[in-house]
Order: sequence, then C-alpha cells, then structure tokens
Amino acid sequence: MTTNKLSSSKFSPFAATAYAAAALTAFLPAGAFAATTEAVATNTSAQPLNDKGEPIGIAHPWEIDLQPAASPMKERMLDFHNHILLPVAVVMTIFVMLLLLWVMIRYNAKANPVPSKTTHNHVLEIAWTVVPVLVLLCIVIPSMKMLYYVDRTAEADMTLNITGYQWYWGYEYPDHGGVNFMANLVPDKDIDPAKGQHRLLSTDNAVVLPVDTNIRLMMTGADVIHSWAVPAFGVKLDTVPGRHNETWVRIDKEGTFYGQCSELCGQGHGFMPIEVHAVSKAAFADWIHSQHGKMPAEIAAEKAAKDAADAKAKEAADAKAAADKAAAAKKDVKDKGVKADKKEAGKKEPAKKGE
Ligand SMILES: [Cu+2]
Repeated sequence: MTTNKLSSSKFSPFAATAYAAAALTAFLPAGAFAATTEAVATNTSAQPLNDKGEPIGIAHPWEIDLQPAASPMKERMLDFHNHILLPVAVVMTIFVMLLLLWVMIRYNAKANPVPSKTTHNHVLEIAWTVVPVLVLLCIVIPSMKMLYYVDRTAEADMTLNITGYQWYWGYEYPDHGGVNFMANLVPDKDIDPAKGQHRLLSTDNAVVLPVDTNIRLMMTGADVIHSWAVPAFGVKLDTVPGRHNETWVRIDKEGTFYGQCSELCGQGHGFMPIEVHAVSKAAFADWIHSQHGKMPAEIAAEKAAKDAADAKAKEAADAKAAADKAAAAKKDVKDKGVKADKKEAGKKEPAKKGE
C-alpha cells in the first residue's frame, strides 16, 4: 500500500486558519461525525492522504480550506488562491477595518466636535482609483492565464463524454469502442462503509480514468443545466442542453475522487454525485476490456488489418473488373467486326442492284 503525503510547503500561512478551525471539532459532542470518520477510515485503497492523514478527494468534517490537488490545474488554483487571492483579501480587509476604526475613534462627535468642511482631495481621489485598478490587474493577469490553461488541451490522449440528466450522469468513452454507462447515486440503505462507500457521494458505476493522461472532457446536458464538478481535479463546468462545453484534466494521483452536480437542476440536484477512480494506465486498459471496449491501439490495429484486407479485396475486384473489361472489349471488337462485315456486305448489295 502506497500513500502520497502532500507536502504542506505548497500552502500559505493563511491556510493555517483552516486547520485552526479543525480544533473547533473538540467542542462537538463525541460521535457527531462518527459515521463519516468510520467510512473514511475503512477506505484502505492506495488513496493519497492529506497533511492530517485523511484521504484526499473527499471533504472531511470541519474543513475550511480547498481540497488538496490531484491535477496540475488544481495545483495552479491552490497557488492562485493561497498566494494571491487570500493575501490580497486579508490585507484589504485589515486595511479597511483599520480605516473604519480610525474614523470611528478619531472623528466621532466627542473627539472631533467641529468637523472639517473639506470636500475634495485630488491626491486621495486619484489614489483610491488607481490602487484598486492595480490590485485588480494583479488578480486578472494570473486569473486569465489560468482560464486559458484549463480551457482546453492542444493534445488530448483521450476523450470522455459527460451528459447530465435529471438526476444522474451518463458517461461515454468514444476512443475506446464507445464504452458507455449511467452513474446513479447509491441509496442510503445500500451504503456499505466496508467498501469505502460514502453517503451522497458513491455511485453504482464509477468513472474510471487513467493517471498522467490528457483527458478531454466534453460535456452536455440532456434536459436542464447541470454542472460536473470534482474539486480535487479543479474541474467545474456546466453541462448545457444543446451545447458542447469542453475542458480537460490530467490526474496525477491514483485514488478515488468525488464530486457533485454544482448547478441547481431540480429536485434531485443533491443526489447525482460523481465518483472517479483514477488508476494506472494498465489498470485502465484492463477495465476497458472488462467493459467490452478496446484500447485505441487495438482499434487502430484492427482498422489497419481491415484496411489491408479491403485493399486486397479491392485489388482483386479491380483485377477482375479489368479482366472482364478486356474480355468485353474483345467480344465487342469481335461483334463489331461481324457487324461491319454484314454492313459491308449490305452496302455492296444495293450497289449491285443499281448497276
Ligand atoms: Cu444536476
């Protein structure tokens, strides 16, 4: 059994607040989250663990931070969130709070009985316009870079088609012989923690995907708008009826990862979870075969063999056609020869008559 511990060096000190919140659980009645903890503890697969030794790919009680990453896109999102957004938000909040406190203390009616009649201050007004613009620029540039990064991949190794239904998911592997299935929620009464199943997260059929592979995700909706979201992958995209939305993922850790529909889609919105099993490429090929599908190399080999057979058949057909044509031409020439002889004979006769 191998476990990958995520290094804490990727997280900023601000994320420490997340762990402080975990301490609050001490105030909860014992056993408040016993069911969840037990289910997590029995998940004995090679699931990567977070700093606290809990499996990643699933939320844990009293967490406040984002889920640890299992893809390069999520790593970038964590970096962006922990090193740009969070510091900007914290500094700005502290600055505004200090300003408010200063105004409340220094300029209340008691401390400042005669208010100033100042109405304009050019330096201040320019500053409070320019500084927010600079702050927004600091956010928008890395933000746009990331949006383009997650938009699509230039080189996809495979495609997964995802369709949102009320209220389940449909999956298709078009590059693997069209393997397809539906994934429905496992009802509460059937949840088996011994199998590592989680209430409202486990599905009857899990999406199986290979690690270290550029996977193009094509999404659409069959009825209303849903949203396919798996936090550990940093993927969240609407599935819209009549549209094909594209994004991609490259999973870099083996394990089980969960997600949920993230667009309010009706009565069963909370009951159409997503369960992804990220496995090695060899295990993925085995799974595809178990689903009566074929790997792209096998499909290509079959196609090449069929093309060769077709080419051979065409060659034979062409040869036969050429032979037939030659025979027909020969017969034609012969027939024409006979006709010509007859014509010739016919022509000569009237001439004879006219004489
Ligand atoms: Cu939905």
